[in-house]
Amino acid sequence: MTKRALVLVDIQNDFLPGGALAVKDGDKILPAINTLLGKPFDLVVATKDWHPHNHGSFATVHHKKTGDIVDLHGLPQILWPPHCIQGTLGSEFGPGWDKSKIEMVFHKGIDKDIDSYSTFYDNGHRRTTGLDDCLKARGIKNIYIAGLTTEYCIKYSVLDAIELGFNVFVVEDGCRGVNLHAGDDARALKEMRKAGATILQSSEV
Ligand code: VGL
Ligand code: ZN
Repeated sequence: MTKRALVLVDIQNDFLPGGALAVKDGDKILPAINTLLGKPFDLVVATKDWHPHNHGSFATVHHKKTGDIVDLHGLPQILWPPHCIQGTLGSEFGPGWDKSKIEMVFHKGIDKDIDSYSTFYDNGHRRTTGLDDCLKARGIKNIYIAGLTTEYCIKYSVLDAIELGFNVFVVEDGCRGVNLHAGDDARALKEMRKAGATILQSSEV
């Protein structure tokens, strides 16, 4: 049987309702997440957005507004409210889902000078998080991915995973977008499908 992993992305308090970078209906993914966690996987991993307090993606650091774009050491960077600061309550996994099957947690966005939407590499593809090696060492070929947010961490993780040679399944009801611009989430799903990802529902996994 083809080995499969479940990758749960950034289900953290700051991305959930009431959080610093709350995703509308972010908590509506939780039934799908729990459905997925009730299915058999060879490996379950999770990621955390894990920023230092002065991270270069924070609008406050640049005295600018959320959604503004700056040049961060040579890369265009969308600015966000401070979120997922290492060790704060906002950076913890949110309530309402079962963490007991998570074998490993990968942290990203730890370097203040570069952001990391993908769970595989930073945005400049300079440094790996170690997830690729971990999945390959375990013989994983198929990746099922869900979490927050559709058009940033999910999308860039999916595009990297396809490039790294995995078969990628995006669990649509387990994802939500921030939609800085209306329709960003739908466009991201289209882009992922075009790149070769399969979009499906948690009930179909
Ligand atoms: C994310 C914006 C900023 C994400 C992380 O997890 O999609 N989005 N940092
Ligand atoms: Zn972030």
